[in-house]
Amino acid sequence: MKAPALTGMLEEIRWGLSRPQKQLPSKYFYDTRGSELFEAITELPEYYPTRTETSLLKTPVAGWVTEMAPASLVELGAGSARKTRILLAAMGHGKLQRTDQGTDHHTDQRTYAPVDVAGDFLRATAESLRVEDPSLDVRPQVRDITWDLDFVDELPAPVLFALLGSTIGNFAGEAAGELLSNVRSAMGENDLFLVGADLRPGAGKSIERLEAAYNDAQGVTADFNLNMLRALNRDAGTDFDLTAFRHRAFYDEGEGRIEMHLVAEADQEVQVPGAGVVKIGEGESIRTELSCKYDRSMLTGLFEAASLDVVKWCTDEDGLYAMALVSPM
Ligand code: AVJ
Repeated sequence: MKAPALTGMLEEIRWGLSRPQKQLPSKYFYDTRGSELFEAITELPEYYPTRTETSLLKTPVAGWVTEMAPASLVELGAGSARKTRILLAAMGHGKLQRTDQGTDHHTDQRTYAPVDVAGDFLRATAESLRVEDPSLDVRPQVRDITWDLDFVDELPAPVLFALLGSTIGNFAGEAAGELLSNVRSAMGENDLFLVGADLRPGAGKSIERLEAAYNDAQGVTADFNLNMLRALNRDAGTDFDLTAFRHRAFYDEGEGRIEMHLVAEADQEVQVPGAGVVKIGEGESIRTELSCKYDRSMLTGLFEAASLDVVKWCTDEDGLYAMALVSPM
């Protein structure tokens, strides 16, 4: 984390730890080590979202993208950009086809603007993409995706926005609508927005399977969860005892969301710069993540409220995961 952000970070921590249900923002998972742990999560046998989304991206989403032939891709919360390569390849093909047909596309120049809060990780990803494809114009943007997306004005149009990996699930309550509206206001008339979302349990998806994705046998998710305390100790100057908390994750059926917590195994006293000592009782927990799950009508409603129309929709055959392509109304 950069120095100017420290005040904001401490304010968020103080506020979160003063709530009746203590909480910390999920974005603090993603320091370099946390980003690496998340990559490891995506490869776990229990964690189906990444695998399912990758398969949907290959078919049918790549076809949608080829049809659209975007000049730029803005990926919100890019991480390692592994799945991005599928989209970039589909963009390239679109361009060539159009040129062959004699339309006024004279270039297959593509621009890729990954946006992420994890700066070092983002820059490393950008660098490896540049090496892989020197013709790709890579413009990494280190920022919070809920803030300004003004840089989009500078990008060649049409622009494809992408919010993959069910990142939208981390935006609970009104925050999801605010995020979608924020993207909507950065969109031009001919731009499109691709959103991947993890679905609620249903006929082909049990609650057990959903919960197992957040309670893997190898304990990688537990390490990922605990790593947030390590990141805060280093970047915010707190002194959480990492050995005194254990990972807990469960599905709340009423709310339709996974909650992740760190449960104190004994009474804890934590120093929070500017807020003195914060007490956490034995058995008390800090909530570190909400991962909201959706169904089609909920998502359609969220999009409509942000003046976005669903133009394409698909799910895998078990109904684990969905992808929606939306356009400005
Ligand atoms: C990146 C927010 C979509 O909620 O599934 C994975 C993060 N947390 N395992 C998710 C996560 C625990 C992930 N998102």
